[in-house]
Amino acid sequence: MLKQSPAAITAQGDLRGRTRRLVVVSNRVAAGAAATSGGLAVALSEALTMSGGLWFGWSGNISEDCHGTPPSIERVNGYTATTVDLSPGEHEGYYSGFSNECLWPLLHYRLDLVKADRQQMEIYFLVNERLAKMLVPMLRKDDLIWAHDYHLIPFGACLRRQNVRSKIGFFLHIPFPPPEIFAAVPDHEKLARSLFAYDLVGFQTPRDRENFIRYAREHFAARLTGEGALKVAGRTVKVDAFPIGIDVVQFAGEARRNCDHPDLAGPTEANFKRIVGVDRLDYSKGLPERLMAIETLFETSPEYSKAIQYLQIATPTREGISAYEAIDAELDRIIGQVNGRFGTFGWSPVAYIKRRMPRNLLAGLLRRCHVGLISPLRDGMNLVAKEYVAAQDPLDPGVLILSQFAGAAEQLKEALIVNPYDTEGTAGAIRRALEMPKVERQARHAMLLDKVRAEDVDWWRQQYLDALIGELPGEVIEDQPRAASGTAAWPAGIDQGLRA
Ligand code: GDG
Repeated sequence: MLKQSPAAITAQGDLRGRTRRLVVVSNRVAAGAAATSGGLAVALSEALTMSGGLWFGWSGNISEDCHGTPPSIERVNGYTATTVDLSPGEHEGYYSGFSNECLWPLLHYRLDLVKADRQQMEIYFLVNERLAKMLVPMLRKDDLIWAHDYHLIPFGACLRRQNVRSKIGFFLHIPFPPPEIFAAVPDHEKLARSLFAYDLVGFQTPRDRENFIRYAREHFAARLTGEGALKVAGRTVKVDAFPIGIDVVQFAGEARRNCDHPDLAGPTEANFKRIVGVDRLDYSKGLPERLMAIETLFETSPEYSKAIQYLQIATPTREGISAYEAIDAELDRIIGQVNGRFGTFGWSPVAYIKRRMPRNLLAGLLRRCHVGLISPLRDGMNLVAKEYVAAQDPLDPGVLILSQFAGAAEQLKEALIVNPYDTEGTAGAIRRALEMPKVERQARHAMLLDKVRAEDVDWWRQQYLDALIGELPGEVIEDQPRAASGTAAWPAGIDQGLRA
C-alpha cells in the first residue's frame, strides 16, 4: 500500500475537522428534494453535508433582470445551495447554443450536428466569467472547488483570473473525443487552454484521458510526467480517469421493494419476456439504431411474436433544440413502423413511455425485465447499465446488453457487448440474451455486480477528491507506463471525512 504524504494526512485532518470546505459547481444544482432522487446528487450532497459545503450553479430559471439580482441562497441538509438565474440571451448562447448545440455533439463525435457559432461561444465564456465572479465573494481560502461537466470548462480559469488560489478540479461527465474531432470547434485552443487552469482534470475512462493527452501534446507541446500529470502552459495538471458509479445499495433496495408495485402490473403469461431500454431522448443514445435491431429480431425470429416485448422509456430533454425535435419525431416514426408491421390484437412488440418515471418504479421495473438493452452510439459512462445490474435478482438475473461505445463497457466486460451500428449483430445478441441459460446469467451477473459494487459512487467521489487533495507528484521520468487500472496514482483513502 502507498504511504500517505504528510500533506495528504494534513488534508485528511482538515476534512475531518470540517475546516476544508467542498464547493461543487455544476450547471444545475440538485439540492433539497431533488438530491434525494439518487445518483450523483446524493453522492455530492453527502460530501457537501460532511464538509458544510457549498453547491453553486444555475437555478434553471430565466429572468430579464438577473444581472441585478443577488444569488438565491438556501440552507439544505447542512450545506448551502446557491443559485443564479440566466438572462434569455445567456440561456440561448451559453446553455442551448454553445453547450448543447456545439459542445455536446462535438464531444459525442457528432461533427454532423455541431453548430459552431462564435457569438454563442463568446456568451458561453462570458457566462462562465459572470458565474465565477458571483462565486468568488463566497469562497474561503482553503476551499476545495470541484466543477462539473462541459458547461463549465472555462470556470476554473475564470476563478484563477479572480485570484483564486485554492485547489480546483474539473470532471467531464461525457466523452473527450480524439484531437482531430475536438479541433473542429472554432477557437478550440482557447477552450482547451482554460482546462489547464485546473489542478485535476478527471475523465470517465482511460480512453477519454488518452484523447485529451494526445490533444494537449499535439496542440500545446504538453509533456507527461511519470505520474501521469501534464506539464503544459507553465502548469502541472493532473489528468486521470475516474469512472463514475452508482449508489448500489440504495438502487438495489428500491428495486427489491418495488418490483411488485401495482403500477407495474402487466401481462402475466408464463415465459413472457421483456427487454428494456431507459434513456434521455437524445441522439447519442442510439435509439433508432436499437429499434432497427428490434425490427430485425421480429423479422428473423417470428417465434417471438406475442412472447416478448421491448419497452422503451425515454425522457424528453432539451426540447426546442432542433436535433432533439428530430430524434423525437424519428423515434415516433420507427416505433409506429415496428408496431404496425408486427403488432397483433392485444400485443405490441414495442411499448413506449415518453415521460420520466418515478425512480422507485424505474428500479422495480428494471428488476422485472429479462434483458437490459443499452446501446448508445457514444456515452461518457451510462449509469442505466449499472443500475440494471444493481436491480437484478442475483438468483434469477436478467442479461445486460451494452454498446462498446459506452464508457461503462470498459468496466462491464461480462455484459454482451454490441456494436450499435451492427443491426444484425445487435439482434443476435438480443436473441442470445433471451435464450441464455440461468447458470450463465448468474455467472455473468455475479461478476458484473462485483464491479458495480466495488466501483460505486462513493468510491468514485473518494478517488477523485483524494487525487484533488493530494500533492502534485514530483517531477519524474517522462512517459513511463502507468498502472493499467486508470485510477489515481496518489494515496487512497485520505478523504474519509467526506465519505457517507
Ligand atoms: C451524463 C452522461 C454519464 C433516466 N430516465 C429516467 C431516469 N433516468 C436516470 C437514470 C440514470 C440517469 O437518469 C441517466 O444517466 P446516464 O448515465 O444514463 O445518462 P446521461 O443523462 O446522459 O448522463 C453519461 C452521466 O452523465 C454521469 O456521469 O454516465 O454518460 O451522458 O440515473 O436512471 N430517472 C427517473 N425516471 C426516468 O424516467 N427517475
